Amino acid sequence: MLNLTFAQNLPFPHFGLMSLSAVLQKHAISQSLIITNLEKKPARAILETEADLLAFYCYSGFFEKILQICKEVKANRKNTLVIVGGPHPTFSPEIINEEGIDMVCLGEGEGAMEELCSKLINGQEISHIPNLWVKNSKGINKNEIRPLIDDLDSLPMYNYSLYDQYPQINSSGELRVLGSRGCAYNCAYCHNQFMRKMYKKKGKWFRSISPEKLVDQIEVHTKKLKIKKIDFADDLWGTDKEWLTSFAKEYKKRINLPYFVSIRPNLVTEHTIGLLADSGCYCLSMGIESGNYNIRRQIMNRDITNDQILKAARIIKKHGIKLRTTSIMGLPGETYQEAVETVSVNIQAGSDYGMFYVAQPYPGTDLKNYAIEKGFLEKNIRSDSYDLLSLFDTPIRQIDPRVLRLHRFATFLVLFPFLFVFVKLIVQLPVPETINRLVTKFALAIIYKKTHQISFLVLFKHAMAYSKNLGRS
Ligand code: B12
Ligand code: SF4
Repeated sequence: MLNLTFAQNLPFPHFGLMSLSAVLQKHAISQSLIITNLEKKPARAILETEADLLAFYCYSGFFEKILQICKEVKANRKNTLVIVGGPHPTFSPEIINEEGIDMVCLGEGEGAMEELCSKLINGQEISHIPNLWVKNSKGINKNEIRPLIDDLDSLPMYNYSLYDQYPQINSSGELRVLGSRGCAYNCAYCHNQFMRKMYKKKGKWFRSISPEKLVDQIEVHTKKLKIKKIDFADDLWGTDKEWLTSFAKEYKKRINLPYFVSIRPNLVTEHTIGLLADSGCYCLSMGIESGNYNIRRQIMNRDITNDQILKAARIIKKHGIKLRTTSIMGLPGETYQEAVETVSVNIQAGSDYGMFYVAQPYPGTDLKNYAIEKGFLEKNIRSDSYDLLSLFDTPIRQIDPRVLRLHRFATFLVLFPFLFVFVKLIVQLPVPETINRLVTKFALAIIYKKTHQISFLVLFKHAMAYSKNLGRS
C-alpha cells in the first residue's frame, strides 16, 4: 500500500487535488490531506501521515513557504518523495533545482500521477513519465507533455470527501463546482494564454463537462452536503450557446438552487442572460479589468469597448441579477488618470460589488514579458514577490503612488460613489498605508457580508479566521 499525502496551503477545496484523488481511488493507495494554513506545525502534520509520496498543490505566491515545509519533511523522513504540481510548477518548472523537491508536474496531472503511483507500487523506474520533470542522481529528466484529456466526462467525479478531515471546508452551505477547463480567450495577464501555448498541438484547450454529467455531479453533492447555493468556479461561462441552453434546462429541472458564474462583457446578450436568470443565476461576475480602452486592448489583450461593458451591465441588471465586477490596477505604466477611469467605469456600470486587484505579472504571461521589456519589472523576480491575494502589493515598479492609494478606496467608492470628489483629494496626500488598507478591508467586509448574506457576528468570526490563516505558513 502506498501512503500518499496531498497538501495545499489555502483552506478551500482544490479541484486539481480532488480530481487526482478521484482517479487514484481505484489503486492500492492510502490517501490523506494536509491543509498547511490550518495546521500549527504543517511539516509535523505531514510527517505524521508517514507519506511515501507528498503531493503539493502550489500557487506562485506560496512556493517559498512550500519549499521550507518540503525541506523539513525530507530532513526528517528522507525516503518521502516530493512532487509539486499546479500553476507555479507548470509556469516555472525550474523549481525542480531546489533541494527538497524530487519531481514537478507540468499541466494536467491525472495521467502522470496514475502512472507514477502505479510504478511506485510496482517498484518500477519513474524517470520517464510524461508531464513530469524528475530529479535523480544523474540529473533532471524533462519529459514531454501528454495530450490534454479530451473528454472530461471520462474522468470520475471530483472527490469532495478528500476534505472530510477538515469539516469546516465543506460545511458553508455553498458548493463550488467546476464545469469546464480552459478558456476560449487569450488575455495577456491570464494563465490561459500560457497554457494554450504549452499545449499547442496537444488537443483542444477549452473543454466542458456535458450538461447532464455536470448536473449529475451537482445533484450527488448537494444531497450529501446540504447545499443552498452553487458557485461555479469556471474561468468563463457562456461561450457555447447550445451547451448553455441544455445546461440551464437540466439544472432548473433537477437542482434549482441559486448560483453564481463569471461572464465576459462580449458574451452578454439578452438571450444568454435571460437563460441564466431563468435557471437561477443570482450573481454574475464580469471583468471590466481597466476603464481605459487602450490599456485593455494593448496591455491586457482584451478588445472590448466601454460601450460593450456598459451595455452588458445594463442587460445583467435588467434581468435582476447582481453584478460583481473585477478590475486590475497598478498595471505597468498605468497613469493616475487611467486608474480614475477604471473606478469611474465600475461606477457607471452600476456594479453591486466592485473587486479591484493589484496587477500580478505571473510567470509565463505576456503581461510579465511586457513589464520586463518596458523596465517595470526585474527579470528574475522571486515567487514570494507576488501578493498572495493580489489585493495590495505587486512586484511592478514605478507605479504612481496615487494609483495604489486610489486602489485602496476603489471598492468603497463603488459602494458610495458620491465620495469620489473627496477621495480624489485624499489620494494626493501621503495618508499612511495602514489607514488606506483598513478602508479596503472594511469595504471588502461589507461586500462579503452582502454576498454571503450573513450577520455582523458571523462576519467578525470569518474575518478573524481568515486573518489567522493567512498569517501562517
Ligand atoms: C477555481 C480556482 C480557485 C478556487 C479554488 C482553488 C483551486 N486552486 O482549485 C479559489 C476561489 C479558492 C481560488 C483562489 C485563489 N486563486 Co485561483 N483559480 C482557480 C481557477 C479558476 C481554476 C483552478 C482549477 O480548479 N482548475 C481545474 C483543475 C482540475 O486544474 P488545476 O487546479 O490546474 O489542477 C490540475 C493540474 O494543475 C495538476 N495539479 C494540480 N495540483 C497538483 C499537485 C500535484 C502533486 C500534481 C502532480 C499535479 C497537480 O493536476 C490537476 C488535474 O489535472 C484557476 C484558473 C485555472 N483555470 O486554472 C485560478 C488560479 C489557479 N488561481 C490563482 C490565484 C492566484 C488564486 C489566489 C491565490 C489569489 C487570487 N487573487 O485569485 C486565490 C486565493 C483567494 C483567497 N480568497 O484566498 C491563479 C494562480 C496563479 C499562480 N501562478 O499561482 C490562477 C491560475 C488564476 C490566475 N490568476 O491566473 N482559485
Ligand atoms: S476571458 Fe477571463 S479566463 Fe479567459 S483568458 Fe481572459 S481573463 Fe482569462
